Amino acid sequence: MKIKTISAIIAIIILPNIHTMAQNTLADATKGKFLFGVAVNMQQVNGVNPKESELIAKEFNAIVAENCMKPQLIHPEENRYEWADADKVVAFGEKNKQVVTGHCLIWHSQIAKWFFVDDSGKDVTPEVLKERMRQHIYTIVGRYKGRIKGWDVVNEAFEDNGTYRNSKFYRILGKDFIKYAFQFAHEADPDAELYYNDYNVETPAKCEAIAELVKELKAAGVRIDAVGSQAHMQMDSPTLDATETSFKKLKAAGVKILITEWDISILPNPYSGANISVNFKYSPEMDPYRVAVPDSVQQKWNKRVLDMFGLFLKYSDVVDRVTVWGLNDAVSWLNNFPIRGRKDYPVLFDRNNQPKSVVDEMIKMAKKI
Ligand code: 9MR
Repeated sequence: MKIKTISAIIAIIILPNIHTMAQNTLADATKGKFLFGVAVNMQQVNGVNPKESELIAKEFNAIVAENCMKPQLIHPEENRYEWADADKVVAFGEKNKQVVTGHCLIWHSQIAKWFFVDDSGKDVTPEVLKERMRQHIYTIVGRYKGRIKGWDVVNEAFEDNGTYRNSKFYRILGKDFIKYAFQFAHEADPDAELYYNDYNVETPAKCEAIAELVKELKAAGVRIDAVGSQAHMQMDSPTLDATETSFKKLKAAGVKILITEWDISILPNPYSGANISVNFKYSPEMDPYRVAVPDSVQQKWNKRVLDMFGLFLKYSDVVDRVTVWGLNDAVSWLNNFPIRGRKDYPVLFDRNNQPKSVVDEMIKMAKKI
């Protein structure tokens, strides 16, 4: 047989398979169920490691900026906004035909001090703070009007016991700061979806408080589309049951659910939550997988991923998006939280940007349902 004929035959056999392989992504497998997204950092958006940028474009149909849209970075001084990075993230998502989420407008953490004080350093009045919130939200949401599908309007306003976090926003404006934030965001872009986002949403008292907030906002005629459950998980917590109970509760409150910052730490942990001011001292016992993860531990992690992913699929009538907090293990914030300098393995791609074996199982699972 001529070489040309042989290559033609090879092409006929191989090309369709390459095509199928290209379709075989989590984003494809979950289409029609929920969006499958990832948090991106600026190196990835700037193409510093092209492999990572390509992977993000290929595997995910939604993105969120891991950091650059936070109040402190985007609005460091009253009359100064820093748009360069946020603009690039939005353009990157558009180029890749991805849904872009804005994270986050009002957060007690990662916000510059000027927001709460006057020239003499004293706390501002409720009126001034409310007006600053309005300016902040109008300016940011207004800039990306029509280009961002939805905003994490308020982030982490509750403690795990369900009480309001004693933040500056709360101290100066009371719980109404949340209502104002949603109202301003809606005025700035009436078509944008609006979310309340928090960690440990599976904790019953916290979930109850969030469901109550949703009901209050709805009763007051304020738009809220979804609750974002950050879903920073560990090997044993939250349980599948607690997670399902939280889904039921939020569904009953009449909102969609977003899994906004999913990761599962494989390391022993002295703390469960995502309060970034918490940190513990390093010790080798708390960092047991520097060389490799033993197979039994990896299997346990895989099962945990599949159990949770199965639950997301089961609730895909209300779960609108699942976003992983970081592309690969190397860039995950968990290598430095709540203990600095550890080696964690919490997300779906490894340090060589290879999908973990569980990804294939997730794809199969999503396609079956
Ligand atoms: O992953 C983010 C990390 O790079 C930042 O240093 C940190 C502080 O801004 O925030 C991390 O992302 C947090 C997210 O914005 C809100 N929920 C908890 C996340 C993990 O701390």
